[in-house]
Amino acid sequence: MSDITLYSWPTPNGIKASIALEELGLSYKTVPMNIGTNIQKEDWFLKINPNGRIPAITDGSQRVFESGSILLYLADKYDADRKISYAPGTPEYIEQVSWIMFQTGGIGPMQGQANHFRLFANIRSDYGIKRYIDETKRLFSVLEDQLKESAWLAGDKYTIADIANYSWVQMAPGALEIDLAEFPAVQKWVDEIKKRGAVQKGTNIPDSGRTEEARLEGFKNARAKIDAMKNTDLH
Ligand SMILES: N[C@@H](CCC(=O)N[C@@H](CS)C(=O)NCC(=O)O)C(=O)O
Repeated sequence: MSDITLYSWPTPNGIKASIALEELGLSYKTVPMNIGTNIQKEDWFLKINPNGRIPAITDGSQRVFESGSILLYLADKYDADRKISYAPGTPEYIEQVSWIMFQTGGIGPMQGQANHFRLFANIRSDYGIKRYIDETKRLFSVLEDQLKESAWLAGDKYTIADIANYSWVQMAPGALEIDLAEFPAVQKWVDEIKKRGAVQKGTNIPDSGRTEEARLEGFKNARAKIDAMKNTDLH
């Protein structure tokens, strides 16, 4: 029996938690955390996630913060049937953890910086844009090499390792104009994951009130705003 509350917003880190909760068919309450309002920095929430970011969950008196930890916690506690994870102690478990760490330590921070410079900064830095988009693409090429050999990142089934990486990769075409045709095995894997009911549902939890079209339009406008600025890199 679970007593889970999810504190989240439909961002690439947020949807990792909601997709996993949906895949496991768990019941949970959701507290919408519109990060645009900075609610994630309020004192009450810092007691749940001292890092002041989403997602976080509580399960009874247990708090869990950091999206990678949430995936591992949910798998450990609620995936006895190993629907989306491998059992601790197996070689596949270690592989699964490695790909989760690859995402939380690599794709997340690098693609996050690419998003910052390409969409949200109040200066235009062509250096920052190129550096982080190039690094994001390099990391995608690491996924490509793995997915050319195997349909899923860890072992022979869809797991929380795929959920972690998918949640970021799926955003790259719309936000950064990264063409996944450059990474055909990644594209095929994204298309396959996107078909899953739990992924479609989890991607929109909580409901931000914005349609996919509005989100894409928002990215386009944000890029245009940066493009209209003068490059501020030092020479
Ligand atoms: N390492 C953290 C990163 C969490 C994170 O950066 N979340 C973003 C949304 S994707 C956030 O809360 N941003 C708001 C802020 O930085 O205040 C994780 O994997 O959970």
